[in-house]
Amino acid sequence: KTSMRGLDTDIPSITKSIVGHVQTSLAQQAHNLDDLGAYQAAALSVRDNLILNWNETQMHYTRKEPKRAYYLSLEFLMGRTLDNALLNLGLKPKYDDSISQLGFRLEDLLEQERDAALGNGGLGRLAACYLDSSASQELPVWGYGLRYKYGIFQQLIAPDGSQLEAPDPWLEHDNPWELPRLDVTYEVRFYGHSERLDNMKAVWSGGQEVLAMAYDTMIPGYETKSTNNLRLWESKPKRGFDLQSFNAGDYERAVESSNSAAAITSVLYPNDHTTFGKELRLKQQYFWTAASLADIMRRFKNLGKPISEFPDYVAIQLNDTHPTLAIPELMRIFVDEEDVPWDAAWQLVTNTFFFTNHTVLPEALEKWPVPLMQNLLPRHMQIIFDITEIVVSVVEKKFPGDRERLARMSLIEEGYPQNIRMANLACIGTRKVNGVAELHSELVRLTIMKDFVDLYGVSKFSNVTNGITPRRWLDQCNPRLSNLISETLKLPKAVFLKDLYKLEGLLQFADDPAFQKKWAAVKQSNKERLAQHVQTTLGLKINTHAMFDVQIKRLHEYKRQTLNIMGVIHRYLTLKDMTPAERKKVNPKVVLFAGKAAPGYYVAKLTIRLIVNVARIINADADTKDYLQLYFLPDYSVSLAEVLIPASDISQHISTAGTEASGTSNMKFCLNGGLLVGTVDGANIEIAEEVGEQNVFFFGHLTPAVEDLRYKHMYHPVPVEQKCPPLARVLNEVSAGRFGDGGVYEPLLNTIRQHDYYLLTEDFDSYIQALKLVDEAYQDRTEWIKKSIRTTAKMGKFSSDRAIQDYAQEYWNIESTKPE
Ligand code: 26Q
Repeated sequence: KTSMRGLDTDIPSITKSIVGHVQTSLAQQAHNLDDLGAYQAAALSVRDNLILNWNETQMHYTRKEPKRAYYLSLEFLMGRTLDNALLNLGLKPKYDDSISQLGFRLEDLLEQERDAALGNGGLGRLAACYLDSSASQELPVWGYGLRYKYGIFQQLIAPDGSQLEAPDPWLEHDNPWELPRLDVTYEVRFYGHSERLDNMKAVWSGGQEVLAMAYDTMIPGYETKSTNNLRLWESKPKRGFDLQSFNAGDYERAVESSNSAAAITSVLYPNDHTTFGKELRLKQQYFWTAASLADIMRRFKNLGKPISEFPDYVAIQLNDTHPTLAIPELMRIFVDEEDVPWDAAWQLVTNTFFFTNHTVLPEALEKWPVPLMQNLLPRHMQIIFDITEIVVSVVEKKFPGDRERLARMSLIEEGYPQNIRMANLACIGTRKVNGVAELHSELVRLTIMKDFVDLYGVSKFSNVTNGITPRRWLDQCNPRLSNLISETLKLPKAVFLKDLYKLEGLLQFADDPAFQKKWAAVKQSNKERLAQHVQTTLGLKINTHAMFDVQIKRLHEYKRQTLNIMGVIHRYLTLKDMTPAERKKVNPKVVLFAGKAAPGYYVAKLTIRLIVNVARIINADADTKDYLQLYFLPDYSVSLAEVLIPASDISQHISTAGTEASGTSNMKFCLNGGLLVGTVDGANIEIAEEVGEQNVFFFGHLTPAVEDLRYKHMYHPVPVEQKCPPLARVLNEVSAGRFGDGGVYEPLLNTIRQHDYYLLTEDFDSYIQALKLVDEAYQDRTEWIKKSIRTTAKMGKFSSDRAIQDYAQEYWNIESTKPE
């Protein structure tokens, strides 16, 4: 019953612990406790277990001195923690019993927790999955990020259908999952001036200093004591920062400077792709990289090893270009503070860092104006210029006189003002560069990094296909399916949750009618769970006997939610054209959208407005509402995804070929037995390779055609009416006001009528054709269920455990290690 170092985990002890937290930590009475209080007490009780495991793991790392990896990400989209912690600790059944005995339902308590939504979308959620996999595989990996006071905004839908944004005060109720570390603080400097000394050194002084304080979040591994750390920094004014103003009686000024320090970590930027040139964003990036590197350096120095061994103990993964300032910052530390000669320092730096690219869209490549950098970080600007010299000399040596090549590869883009190309800096300052799916990595080599491939050779540029954690995205979000798989394979869940390739065992049951029936029943119950959720949160009634067709992701033109909504309108018009008898043969379908648009992204916001208003008309049409329903679910989040994904029959991943680096929700849907309709893009391709093309619905032009088509559109435009009459009809119906004031949508419609950069007119026909094939396939329900089973069975590759193994072995050179 009692373990040496652990807590007692029998039910009476758990109950005692929960009640103890109610009385002491919360200072409440057990008899008039509400769900929120009960959640908080249960969370604190679970946290006690995590803290002990965390301490033991960290002590072990300190003693054993393994090489460690650090994942630097400005975004960690964690979602809720309690359920995940209970599952990873293996304590869910016991807490369930204990909480029932206390007169509550665990399910209700889980719903009390707010999402930790410190991310925009795929990139942030990927970081969260990678932390789960690292801890589960007992790898010494820490995450470093920012503790934003406000996460991604809350999305509301206005009466006219447009998106409104409200702040996300996720820390409103105490956050039991973080531990403030009052003693772990660093000073971070901004502005001031940098004076060069000899030996490439400099002294940076003056300006302002703010304080970074650590908050630690425990990351439990699955079925292991190993518990890693996610360290998030909060900005604070330095003690005594305001003494002068206070003494002078200038309180306003004192408060102002205090506020400006706190502002750095106040809010997550809600833009994915674009919005550069904002000083506060650059401040966030430097504040975070400086604090993280200072912390990493302190830990390394505690080892007492010579500085030349830094890369033998430290690997740092840069999640996109957002942490690229870590490269000049580590140079500054080595050269200015540790007296390492410049060339030796550059060797150490380039052996420490690794860079993951997440986009090839040219407009999304990060750039910063030189004057802004010069003012905010004068020493780093010098270092960036000095690194530019390195580039110039190696390029000049290999390609003498090739001025154009040099201009393309330089860290500085000429112009007024000049800009710093962060992707170029990230490339030359790192050991390896990777893309996030095979096609994407190939495009990285062929487009944005082409010149660097010529310079360094191709081996620096490789691929790590993204993955998702099967703990959250199968067991936690779909326990019924997880149980069915376990009983069918006669394997404990832990076996396939730790080795997802074990799902292949399901193939031999795909033709078994009894199993098919159970499989279909799970999907049905998940559809009902979603319908229930939508009923209670939005008051809407969804037809659970319909096919559920889902597109949930950030709103972006390249993701083509517009293609989907135009397809829905087309379906609606087709239904209206039918006689009642003809309609009766149509399989009912529910189309679900969810996703946020960047607050300043006008066309994306207009797309939401169109979806909402089309939904109003369609859902109210007595002729068609039994055959087609359309919903836009507001405020998409990790928690909403956990309910939506298991309920989907088919999901849409329909980006213009070559634009979606990977996608990760595609993997989540397929793992949960949903089929996929999509373009030949990102990880869709590898999913099809695994599950077989007969089990996915592909459509649209391929990547190599895209460039030519765009060229044609530019120089030989053909009106939509000619190119794609069915789409033209849809556009005209919207224009004519069939879904409310048509004029409102003109700017959106014009993106299609005019340049059509994302090629809707080129792909519309084959899209409609693919949806027709989906309908036909769904008619043969047994065949459909077989496809669904076979899809889940072949998802082994997409576990984030595989991806993290790849990083650990091929990049970081770290090994599993655990206490005892
Ligand atoms: C950069 C500078 C200034 C402001 C904002 C940003 C910014 C913020 C977030 C730029 C990009 C992002 C997020 C990008 C993202 O989520 N990319 C997605 O990454 C996933 C994980 O690799 C892929 O699956 C998706 O294909 C990719 O779109």
